[in-house]
Amino acid sequence: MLRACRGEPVDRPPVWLMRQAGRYLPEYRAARGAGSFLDACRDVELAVELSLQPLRLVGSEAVILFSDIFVPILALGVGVDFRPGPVVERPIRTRDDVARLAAPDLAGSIPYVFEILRRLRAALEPEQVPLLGFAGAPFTLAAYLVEGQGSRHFAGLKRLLYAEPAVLRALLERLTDLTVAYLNAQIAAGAQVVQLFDTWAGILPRTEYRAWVLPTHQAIAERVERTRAPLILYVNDGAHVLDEMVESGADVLSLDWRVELAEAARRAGRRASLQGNLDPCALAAPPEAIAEMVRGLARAAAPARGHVLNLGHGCLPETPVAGVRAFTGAARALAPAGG
Ligand code: 1CP
Repeated sequence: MLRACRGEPVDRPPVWLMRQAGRYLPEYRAARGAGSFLDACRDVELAVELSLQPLRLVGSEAVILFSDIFVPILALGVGVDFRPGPVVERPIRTRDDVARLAAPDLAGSIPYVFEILRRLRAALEPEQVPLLGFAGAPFTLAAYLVEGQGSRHFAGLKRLLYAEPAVLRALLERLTDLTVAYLNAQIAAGAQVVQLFDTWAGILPRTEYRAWVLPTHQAIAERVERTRAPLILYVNDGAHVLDEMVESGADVLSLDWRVELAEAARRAGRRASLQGNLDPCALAAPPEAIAEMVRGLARAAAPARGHVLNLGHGCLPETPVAGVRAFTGAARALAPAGG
């Protein structure tokens, strides 16, 4: 995994899945019980167990911290609830709202995240399984903070962008600083790779993406300790901003299924490795069809600097566990590169 991220030679692409820990697994539902999602994120032993489940249950080759992109937002003093997606108590829409955000004390307000990472790293070290940390990207966090919750068009966010750009600028600056501090703290606690999720950046036209999103990615790529932990950048629905993703400086570009890996490999060249990009819904296919799709992805990405097999977005609650197993099984059965 680490070699693939850095573009060093590997036998075959490693495999893991976004949202691999979670609602499609009966074992997750059993372990979670009736407690709230945030309580599960704060419960160190439970979060460690939930993070490790996909390793044994579905054959993933990397572990991602069980948490949510909204956990560091708590350190800004913002009230957040999950129903099941994040809902913000008091949306951030004015200059005063931004000014009122607390100066984050990550170790003091969300110490459990770093304790979970330290325990995971200790558990995974003997087996040499890589540990991923993650953060939501500033634009995606801003999308929920302004809107108050998920949305189809994020019209409130876009209104701010076009009508009151200084407010959004100030908010993105605060969130960029938070994200850099948060990812570096995760690396210090044992994360060996970090992934930045920009789930909603693809809603912008290319010109606005260049103006509003690319600078946040570049600042993060510059200030995160990438020599200690390579940075993966995920943008959903970002086929129109692939060149901007390459310009971000991230080590790995995580692509959704709308992008052709062969084309992405040409555009990224030696500047970045690729991650992805099976449509999560394709995991409903019969195992042999999944295996054929995995071989197709590996072939298409073979000219890339490096390739990490993954989905184009996270597992869905209705994703069949058998499909996930077929996916990891087919990846593990790939012939060595050049063989
Ligand atoms: O009720 C439950 O069990 C809670 C469901 C759940 C889970 C399992 C949420 C609420 N978050 C998570 C875990 C989670 N979320 C992880 C952990 C580990 C893993 O990947 O296995 C990660 C990396 C995330 C990231 C996340 N949360 C993103 C970015 C990636 C993506 O999938 O687009 C986003 C946008 C969120 C917000 C969020 N949190 C939870 C939900 C249901 C949502 C989506 C809401 C929406 O679509 O608006």
